[in-house]
Amino acid sequence: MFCFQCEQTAGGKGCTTGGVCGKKDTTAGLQDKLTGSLIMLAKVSNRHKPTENVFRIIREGLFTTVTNVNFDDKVIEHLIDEAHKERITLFADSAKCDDFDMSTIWEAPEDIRSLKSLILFGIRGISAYACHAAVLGFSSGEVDSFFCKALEAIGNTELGMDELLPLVMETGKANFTCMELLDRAHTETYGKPSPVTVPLAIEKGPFIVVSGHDLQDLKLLLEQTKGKGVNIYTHGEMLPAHAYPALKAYPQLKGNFGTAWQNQQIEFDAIPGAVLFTTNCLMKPKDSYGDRVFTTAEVRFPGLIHIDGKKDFTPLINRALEAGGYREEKIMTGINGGKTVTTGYAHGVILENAGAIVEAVKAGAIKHFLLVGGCDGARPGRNYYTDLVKAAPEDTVILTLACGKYRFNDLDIGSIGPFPRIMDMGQCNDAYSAIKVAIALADTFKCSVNELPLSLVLSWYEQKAVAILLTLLYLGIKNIRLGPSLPAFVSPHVLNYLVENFSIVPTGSAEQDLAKILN
Ligand code: SF4
Ligand code: SF3
Repeated sequence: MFCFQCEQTAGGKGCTTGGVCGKKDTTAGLQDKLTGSLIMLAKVSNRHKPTENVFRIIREGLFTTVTNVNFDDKVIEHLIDEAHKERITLFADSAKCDDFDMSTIWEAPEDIRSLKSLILFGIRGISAYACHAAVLGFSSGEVDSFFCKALEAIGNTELGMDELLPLVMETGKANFTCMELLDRAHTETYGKPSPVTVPLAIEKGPFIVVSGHDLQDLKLLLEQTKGKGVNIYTHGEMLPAHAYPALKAYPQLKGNFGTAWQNQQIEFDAIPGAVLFTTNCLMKPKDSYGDRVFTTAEVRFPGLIHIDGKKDFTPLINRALEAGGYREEKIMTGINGGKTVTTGYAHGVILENAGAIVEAVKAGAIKHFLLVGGCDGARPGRNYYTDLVKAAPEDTVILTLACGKYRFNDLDIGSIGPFPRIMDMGQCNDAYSAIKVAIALADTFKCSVNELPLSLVLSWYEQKAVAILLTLLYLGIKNIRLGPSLPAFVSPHVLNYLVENFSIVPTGSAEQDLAKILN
């Protein structure tokens, strides 16, 4: 096997004998086969009118290969079958063609491998957002067609740097379109998010913890737990659900449990409740709690109960009832000892208050905005983000999003006027909110986003972060600090290009970086 798509890849180079994430070499091989079959399906569909089913298979196939999503070989084999059948339905003669062999890419010259990886991992990230939008009835022909275009290009051995570089930027553009689509899907379905304080304590009685990004799965579960005496807690990237009117209306949606994904094996170990994973990041469940973890949609792990189709969550609800919950309220805290966290500072709220923010900047009360966001992860070095937020002076505002925020979102670092100094804009896909706010502020101050007193300090782990990074580059945003380490799939030559054109820098020490940023 060869896989180097995530930040924890073995030795910072690539996993070759089983994944650090727990992915077996057979699974990695099948994921490559699946990608090869999607490349051929895309190639055929670019020449014969693609059906909605082609787009669905491509979206789901790509999402399946995202880190910490699917560890189940049988399911991947089934997807490969589906891709073959659909290809032959589109064009019967293609039955004679073999799927694309992904080792062609892993063994290609390093710059080609690097650019194709950026495109492939980027579309894998985008596909997750496209799947979440699709379950709410929102899709984009532009995004779906881009998947086909990008997949064909990945399989084209004739393309060089000159053809691939523009496609890397186009991947960023497609992700921007897709994040906008998902933002619209969420807001039109569940209402406009508004700021909310979320408790971390667990009330007495049976409960279910819902992890991942898919708000629709949470909504279905809230509907099915009405009057059942089972409370619901968000986990990881599900926290921003509390900010949506149509979700927070359910009285059994009580609070948030735990921190970011990499702590799940410790946090789920002894809880008397059940857990539902709606997307990444799922880790191999320990025996002590494996019988209490359920999956849905693209997430799979052999041995775990998977709920799909009509999404009847009865087995999950019954398991929670059986587990019984705590007898008394259980006081929980975040990493820094805080008892609550806040969320819901999406673009709608911030832009409604743009006037007050602009005044605060003009009066010197706010001197700098730091966007500290992205994925959390297991490898050391991520305390950087906590240290940076703690050391940021009192006239800075911290905007944040995605699961990396659990490093500091329970800190009380005060407010500036009506604004708390830490504002959680939502999930990773809500990077769209951050971009909208940055563009609006630049408009108001009649300058470019790069001239704003705004610095981006990002953390990456999986492929959605790759897609978001490409969006920021596509928008011409410079001086991004990226950590905790640079992606293994960025070759020295490609890195040079990013440094020269976008002044992208790796994170260093929190203290020194902060000094440079504030200068
Ligand atoms: Fe390794 Fe990450 Fe690939 Fe898993 S997803 S096999 S940890 S590079
Ligand atoms: Fe976290 Fe997996 Fe990326 Fe949506 S849950 S951000 S790592």
